[in-house]
Order: sequence, then C-alpha cells, then structure tokens
Amino acid sequence: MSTVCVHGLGYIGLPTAAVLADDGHDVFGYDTDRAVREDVRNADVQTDEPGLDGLLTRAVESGRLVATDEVAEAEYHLVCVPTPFDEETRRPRLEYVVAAAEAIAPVLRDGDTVILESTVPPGTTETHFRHALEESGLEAGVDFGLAHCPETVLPGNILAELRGNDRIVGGLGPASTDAAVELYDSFVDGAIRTTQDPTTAEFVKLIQNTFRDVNIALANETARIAHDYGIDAREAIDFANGHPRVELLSPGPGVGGHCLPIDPWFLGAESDSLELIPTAREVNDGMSEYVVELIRELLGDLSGAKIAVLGAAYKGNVGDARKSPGLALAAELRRGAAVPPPGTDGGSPDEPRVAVHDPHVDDAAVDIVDLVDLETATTGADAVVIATDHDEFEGLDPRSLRERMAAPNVVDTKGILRLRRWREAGFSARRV
Ligand code: SAJ
Repeated sequence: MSTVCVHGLGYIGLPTAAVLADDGHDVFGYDTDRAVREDVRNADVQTDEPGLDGLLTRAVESGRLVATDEVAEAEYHLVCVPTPFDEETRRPRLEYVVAAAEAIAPVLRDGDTVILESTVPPGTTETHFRHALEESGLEAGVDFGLAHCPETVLPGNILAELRGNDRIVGGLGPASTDAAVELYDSFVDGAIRTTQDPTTAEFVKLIQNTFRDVNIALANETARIAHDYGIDAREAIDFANGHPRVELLSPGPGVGGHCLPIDPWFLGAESDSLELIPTAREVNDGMSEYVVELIRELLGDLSGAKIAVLGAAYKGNVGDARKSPGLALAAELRRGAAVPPPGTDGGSPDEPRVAVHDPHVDDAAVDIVDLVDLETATTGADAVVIATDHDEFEGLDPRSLRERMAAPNVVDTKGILRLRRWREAGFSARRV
C-alpha cells in the first residue's frame, strides 16, 4: 500500500481518493477550495453519484482519506483538476493543471510518481506539466515517474467504472509506466494497457469522446432526415442496428456535459487536419434550433406562448447541468421565439415564458433561468418538451398534465415517452 496525494476533489478526484482509501492506501486529498476540503473532512458532499456517500464516509472515518490544507509529500501524486474550455477561442485553459504541477514541485522527492488524469490536449503531460514539475530540480522519467492515465468513468456509474473499466497508462519511459501501473493495479479490475508515451494516452482519451460526439451527430442528422421523409428515426435506427456491423447512437436535443462537446476541440488544439469533427460539433449544437422548429410545427407562432422544458441536467439521472442541451434550448427559446415582443398582449417583454424544471439539478447551479417545480412549469404551458431522460419523466401522466396546461402539445427529444398514450390523452406530439 502506498501514500497518495490526490489533487482536485471533484467528480473524478473524490471518488478515486475514496476508492484508493477504501483499498488501504493512505490518501491525502488536496483541493484549492477550502469549502470542498471542509465538506470532505465532514464526509458531507452534495452528490447523487450512486454509492459515493457511503464510500466517502467509510474512507474518512477509517482515517485513510484526509483532506489536507497543503499539498502533502506522497509516493504518488494523482492530478484530477479541471481543464476549462475557453468558449471564444475554443482553446483549453491549462492553468489548473500547471498550478497543480507547480504545487507538487516543492514536495516532490526522488522516486515519487506523478500521474495526470485530467483531460488535456495531446502533448500537455510532456510539456507544460513536465516543465512545471521539473522546477523541483528533479528530472522526469529519471528521478521521478511521470505518466498520463486518462479517466474514463461515466457520471452516474463512476464507482463501478473506476474499478471495471480498462485503463491506458502512458509513462515517460518504462520506470514511470511500471510505477503508475502498480497503483492502478491495486484497484482496477479491467485491463491496464501501457504505452511509453503520455501523448498517445492523451490522444486515446480524446478520440474516444470524439468518436461518441461524431456518432451522435450522425444520429442527430439521421433524425432530421427521417423527419423530412415523415418516418420515425428511432424505429429506423433500431432496425438498422440489427445489422452486425452497424451501431448508430441515439438522437437527442444536443450533446452536453463537460466532455463530449469539448474534447473534440482539445483533440484539434495543435492540428490543422480537422474537417469532419467541427462539422459534427455544429450539427450537435444546432439541435436546439431544430427542437424549436419542432415546437413551431405544433404551435405555429411562439410569441406569448409558454414552453415547459423538462430537464436541465446534461443527461438522465444526474444533477450536472454543464453545457446542458435543455438549458441551451431554454436560451434558444428565450432569444426571441417565446418572449413576446414589447407592447403585445403576451405579457411584459421580459416576462419569462420558458419554465424549466429538473428534479436532480440544484437551482443555484443554473444561471440563465430559475428552476421551478413541475406544477409551476407546466401550469398554463402551451407545450412540454422533454430535454433529459430522467426516470421521473418517463412516468409522467399526460392526463393530469393536460388538465393544467393551456394547450396539449409535447416534444420528446429523448424518445422516452409512450407517445401513443399521450396522443390518446389528446396531445399533439413530436419526437426527435
Ligand atoms: N448522448 C446522446 N446520444 C447518445 C448518447 C449520449 O445524445 O446516444 C448525449 C447525452 O444525452 C449527453 C451527452 O451525449 O448530453 C454525453 O453523454 P455520454 O453519456 O455519452 O457521456 P459523458 O459526457 O457523461 O461521459 C463521457 C464518457 N465517454 C465515453 O463514453 C467515450 C465517459 O466514459 C468519460 O469518462 C467522460 O465522457 C469524460 O469524463 O470524458
């Protein structure tokens, strides 16, 4: 068992720290945010990640996971800090990754190993990250181990995937790779594949998420084409996927979260060879406009209409609203479609006509609208739009919704409603 300092106690760092502690490692958790350190100390973290609460309590109570106010000396430093994305330049911001390396340098000792898990553009581990660490006076790959091992867990299933997923470890030479593998071997049940090259490991992670983004774009474009032919895209995709070499993904209201909409740009950060990938991004980002078109098909003119958007989380059964398609749709509607022009009978120009409800998302995490309860969102609404596949929405009762809505219209962007039931209840319906 080893001493490990985990840097960044967010949605990857915290569960990883808890799993390592649970497996008997002595884990220091460091986060620059004091409130986060306090929450971890009290084992009181707001999370809807299945199993994390209990695991964290066990890890903290056993004394094996300790939140520290300063970066601790440790045999392993595992860096799981965010890499924000600059929307304007479409470039990654590496300041947290570099700051973590700068904070490690003063406590770095001969024989320690530093592993970067944060998603970064190819080359980052061997350049920005390595240079900041070498301010210690020690040489990477010689005096200390350096590796990149991208995280691959799916929010909502993090604990199972932390142990179960295969991992790729890219070390700067065999000694770095072996040291990193030893740590992952202690808690990963999946295969651990290695390369003596951190850049390949960085690249692998980015093409995995890009693969998904591009293929969702194909599904989204398929849905739009199917609509032009008057056929049901989801039914067609289901039939198509019966072929042994075809596996289309599911269309929806767009692609959200902090990974798929961003990693394609990270992949191309230092390359001029992108053609298909930015187009796929445009297709996915264009889905909110398409959903507004579907609402228009049902309602005609949207001025003065009230639209209830159900789902602010970027995907089903999670509380994370980062780059949420539901919120992008709300913004698209707000940009003019549903806000009555000044001086009309539809209400005051700034009266919000888009109501968003999400049972999983904390209102404080959303700035473009105030989240409201289901009844407030749907009362007087002219259309309900399902924007996230939360379990709670699958079971919605169309009859009781109809009683409080101004007009019975529904758009299901996630394909979770039994639309026959809704039509029988008097609804006009569309689905992506
Ligand atoms: N989506 C679709 N259609 C689909 C599948 C997803 O529209 O068929 C949408 C979702 O609704 C959501 C978005 O795509 O808005 C992303 O969801 P996701 O479930 O595909 O992925 P994430 O962002 O939750 O997690 C991804 C995962 N990457 C891959 O599966 C290759 C996860 O394993 C990574 O660890 C994570 O990114 C990450 O941190 O990079």
